[in-house]
This record gives sequence, C-alpha cells and structure tokens, in this order.
Amino acid sequence: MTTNHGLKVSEDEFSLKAGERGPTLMEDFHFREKMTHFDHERIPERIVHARGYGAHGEFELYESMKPYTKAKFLQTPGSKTPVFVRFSTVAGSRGSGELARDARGFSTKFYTEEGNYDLVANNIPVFFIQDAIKFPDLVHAMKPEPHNEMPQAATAHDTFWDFIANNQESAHMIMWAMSDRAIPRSYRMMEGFGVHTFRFVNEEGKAHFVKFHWKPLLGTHSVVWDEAQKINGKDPDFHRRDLYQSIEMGDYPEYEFGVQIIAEEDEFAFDFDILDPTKIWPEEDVPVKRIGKMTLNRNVDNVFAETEQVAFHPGNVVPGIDFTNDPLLQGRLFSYTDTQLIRLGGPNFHELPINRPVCPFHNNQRDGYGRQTINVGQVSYHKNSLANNTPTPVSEAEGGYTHYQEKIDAHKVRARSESFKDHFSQATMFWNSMSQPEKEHIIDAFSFELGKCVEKSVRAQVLEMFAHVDLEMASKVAENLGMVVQGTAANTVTKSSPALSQLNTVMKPDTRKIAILVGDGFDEELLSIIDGLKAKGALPLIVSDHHGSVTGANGTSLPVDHTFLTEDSVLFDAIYVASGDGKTPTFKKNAMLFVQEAFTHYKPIGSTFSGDEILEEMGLVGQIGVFANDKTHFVDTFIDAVAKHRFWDRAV
Ligand code: HDD
Repeated sequence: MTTNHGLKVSEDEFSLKAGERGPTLMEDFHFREKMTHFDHERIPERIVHARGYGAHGEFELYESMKPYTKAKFLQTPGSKTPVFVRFSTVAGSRGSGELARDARGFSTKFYTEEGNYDLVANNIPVFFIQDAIKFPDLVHAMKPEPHNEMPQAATAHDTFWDFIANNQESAHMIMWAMSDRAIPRSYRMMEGFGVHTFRFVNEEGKAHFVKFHWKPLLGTHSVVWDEAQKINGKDPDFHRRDLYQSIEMGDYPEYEFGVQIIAEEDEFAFDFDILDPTKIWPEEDVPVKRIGKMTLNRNVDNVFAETEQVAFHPGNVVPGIDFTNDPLLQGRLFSYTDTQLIRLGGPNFHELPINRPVCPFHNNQRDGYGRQTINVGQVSYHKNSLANNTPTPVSEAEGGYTHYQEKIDAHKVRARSESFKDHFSQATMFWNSMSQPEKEHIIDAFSFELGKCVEKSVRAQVLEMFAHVDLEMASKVAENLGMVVQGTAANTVTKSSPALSQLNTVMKPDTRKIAILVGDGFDEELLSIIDGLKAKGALPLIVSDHHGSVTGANGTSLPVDHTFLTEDSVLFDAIYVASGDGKTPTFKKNAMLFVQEAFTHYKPIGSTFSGDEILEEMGLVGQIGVFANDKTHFVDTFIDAVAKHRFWDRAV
C-alpha cells in the first residue's frame, strides 16, 4: 500500500496521535489524504437516468449498409465493433428501486475506428414532448415534488399528471408508459429505440431518413404491476442483478440492430410528420431491417469508473450518420455536453478510459480540470507554420466529417409546425394494437397513477384528455376513480400495428428462472427432471427451508441455492413444487405462499411427486397454467408453459 504520491504506507488503522490516548496531529498526511479523497468520492448524479447499469460487448454487422451510409462500422458484413451499453430508469435517484413504472434508457457507445458513435435510446419509441425547450418542465413535473421531495421514482403524483393534461403532445408516450413496456422483466428482454429520425448519408452524398431499433433475441417481456412493486422491496437491484448474473453465467444478452429507412423523396408521404418524436413509423408500413447483432459479454470491473463516468451524447456521430431538424433532437445536441461538464467536473471527461475513442485523437484543445494528456510542443493553435500546420483538418474524402447540406430557407420563429399537431391518432393506434390483457393493464395503471393524485381537478383533466384516445378506456378508469368523464370526445382511428403487442413477441424458455421447491426426502427421479429443464435452456434453482443441501429418499444430496427467507416468489418466472416435505409444516406453508403469489401473477406453476399434494390441497389443479400429476411429460409440458411467460386468461 502506498499514498497517492507513491510513498509506502506502514500503518493504515491508527491515525498519528500525541500519545496513545492523545489528540490526532495535523501532521498526519496519510490520514488527511485518505479522508479528503473519501470526502470527495461522490459526484452529482445524472439529472435524469441516475439509476443505471452497464456492460461491455460487441456489435457484429450482418448486412452492409453501403447503399445508405458511409459509416465504416456499417460497411463489411462480419465486422465487429466494441460497444458499451448503459441501461437506466429515468425518474429515480441513483439508489432507487429498479422496477419503477418508467421508461428505460438504453444507451450504446460504439467505439468505431472513425470515433465514438453514441445511440442514446429508450425502450419506448416516442417521447413526451416535441421541443427540447420543454424538457426542464417535464422533468421538474416528473421528479419528486419540491416542497416535500415525494414520491421517489414514481410518476403517480399531481405535478406529473398536471403537466401531462396541460401538454397534450404527451398522449402517445403516456399510453406506452401506462403499458407493460414500462415494467420490463429484464434489460435483456426489452426493445430499444433511437426515437428521433436521423439521416444516413452514403459515399455519393445521398441521404435517407432512418430510425434505429434494438430487438432483444429473448423477446420483449414484462412483469405485472403488483409484482414490480414487491420486487422493489425484495430486490431493488433486480434488473442489474439479472444483467450481471446472466453475463457472469455466459448467458450473454443479445439484441439485433434494426433500421427503418425512408427515402428523402417520401418525406411527406405519411399521415404524420416523420420528424415528430411523438410518432412511430409503424413496422407494418416501414419494415425494420435487421442489420446486425449486439452481444453483451463482459461486466464492468468497477461501476463508478465505467458505468457512472460514461458520458453519452446524441451528437457523437461518425461520417455517414447525421441529424434531422426534429426540434427535440436539436436541443439534445446542446444538453448532453453541458450536463457532463457539471457532472464530471470539467471539459476533459473524454479522456476517462470509458469515454476515450479507440482511434487516435488530436486537436488544439488544452488544459482544464483533470487533464491527463501531456501535450508536447510549443504550438496549440491553427493555422500555424511552427508545427507545419498540424494537426490539420482533413477533407471529406479522407474521412473528415461534413454536415449534410440541407437547404434551409425560412423565417426565424418560435413556433411549432402544424404537422406536429395531431396528438391522439397514434395514441389510439397504440391502444387498438393491444391485446385484452394489455388493455386491462393500461386501465389499471391509469387508475393507480390517478388514484395517487390528490387534486380532483388533475384527475378530471387527465380523464378528459384520454377520452380523446379511447372513450371506453377513459370511462373505465373514471369508474375506478368514482368519477365520470367530462365531454364525449371520441376518436375514430381504427388502425392498429400488431408489432406493438407484446403477445406477438418471441417466446422462449431460455434463461427463465424456475424456483424448484424441494424438501428433504425428495424422490430422486427429480434429478433427471432438473437436468431436462436445464437442457431446454431454463435456469432451475433449488429453494428450500434451510441452506446447505436437501437429502433425497435414497440419500442423494442436492445443494440448496436459496431459502424461503432470502428469496421470494416474485423473483422467479415459474414455480415448480417438486417434492413437498410433509414432515415440516414450515416447508408446506412457505411453498403455498410462493405458489399463491405466482398464481396471482399469472406465472406457470407445476408439481410432481409429493408436490402434487400441495397443489391439490390449494385447489389449483386443473387451473389454467397449472401442471400437476404428470411426471412423465413434465419437462416438455412445463418448458412450453415457461416459454409462454404468463397465462393471462387465468382468473385470479
Ligand atoms: Fe436524455 C440522459 C435518452 C430527451 C437531456 N437521456 C439520457 C440517458 C438516456 C437518454 C438513455 C442516459 C444516458 C446514460 O446512460 O448516461 N433523452 C433520451 C431520449 C430522449 C431524451 C431517448 C428523447 C428522444 N434528454 C432528452 C432531452 C434532453 C435530454 C429533450 C434535454 C434537452 N438526457 C439529458 C441530459 C442527460 C440525459 C440531462 C442526463 C445525464 C446525461 O444526459 O448524461 O443531458
């Protein structure tokens, strides 16, 4: 051990004192250095997206995008680019629970040979507002209320809903935020969207409009709201733990990279403005072409150094990728560098290892807090003769970034385009696209959120607003609130987009956590069932009433992963009562609690051997999504059920 200046340390537990029982001496430079460093260990948390978790990985291209963009990392099929991804919630503080009803951030830094390209995305494809100048208002309304700093990591309060009702461009985003998308099962099971329309520009200078997507190979899945709230108590780190453990176990999260492309000539071919960030391009109208795959395969070594200090910026682009005039995007291009300056303490954050480009970088910028580069030489200006005019800007042909030469001929105005003013059609399309259970979840979410609002006037305004999306939906929420919807606004939009329903997503049993409830004296045939579940890709974990191991009827011992005390039903995807230990009432009681909770959360439940008796006693045999009394076909039947994720038509 040394001090930060390299001096070897001889003692690290006792401060320097005048006598064993005397006062500490000012001279103790080792104590002062250690304490001063500690006192400065915290930096300001992000104003939004404070609670996040990151991982390293790589992006591999399937298909060349050469016809559309000259970006080097999108040219050669099979080429690989290192990436760093940070997932986050938006509203909560750095230590808040991860299962908040909220959008999730999904930021990717591609370390390309032409510099860093950042895709700073969310798991919801639209945004609350259309102009960045409103972002501080949105975030003030969403964050805990200033007079009492409540509630934490939640939008279920008056100021948020007051903002929504008085800024109706938010309607479409709110439909997503009230849907299951806002409570993902895992960061590995959610989509990502660049939200804005960007530009691809090819070698010939021709541009196309593009939207970016991440498609998780495990499908898009969510938990239910009651479960989310309980997970926040039982394991507020649920999402980061899931990501961390999956990567440690080699179950690498994978996402395909998708692009939707619209030719410049078709800019006005749609019944919405393609630059409006509150609109999606329905996948059925503009297909998502999957052009590559990202695999997250390495956890960080140090969360602060990497995940906390990573600095994303939508303005970090490479040649071949450019912006559009989306007014939300334009404002973001200012905000991100500005926030890093206060958060990371000065202009040299690009030198932190996690932010450093993998290609060489040199310019005439110098000095500032925390400068690490030791620039040599006399010259730090352009143009010069003393250093042969280096560093020198290079031409477009040599890889110099040039901005797309869009022709602009306009008056300076503070205004919103008329083409941005339809706030409800796509919100209704989203509603129309939902399955029955998804619709019920949305109604419940609105009822919960507005039920937490104190001001009746806020509730009434929101009901009136969402009657424009769907009158029946608003009326059902009103009924739950003991109110009636004022006004009879009805929306005639009948369009739907099947891609929006999570019932149409990929269904797989892979990496699903199955709690196998086992007591001592279990039937040893169970071991082959466990192997069968593993072979199908699931993650069976032994849960019992004590740590150590459980012993089978013939003496085989099975290591216990968790106990009823340390884990909970809500932390699993499925429950399998493998063998009920009738001799210990605590086992039976706890097993029943696990099963009961899983049942109300629509999860697959199974039993074999003496476990069947427990499900019989609970009266669950024969219920939808409950599989008992068939040990011969158990693995196949149960794995199919686990892949289905939830049994929404179960009456709970
Ligand atoms: Fe933002 C962080 C995503 C609009 C200003 N934003 C931040 C992060 C994500 C997004 C994922 C976390 C980055 C990380 O992990 O470090 N933001 C979005 C998306 C938006 C969006 C998808 C709309 C399409 N953001 C938006 C606007 C503004 C900001 C309109 C301001 C004009 N966002 C910020 C910020 C943050 C940020 C204040 C906080 C921490 C940071 O930048 O690095 O600058």
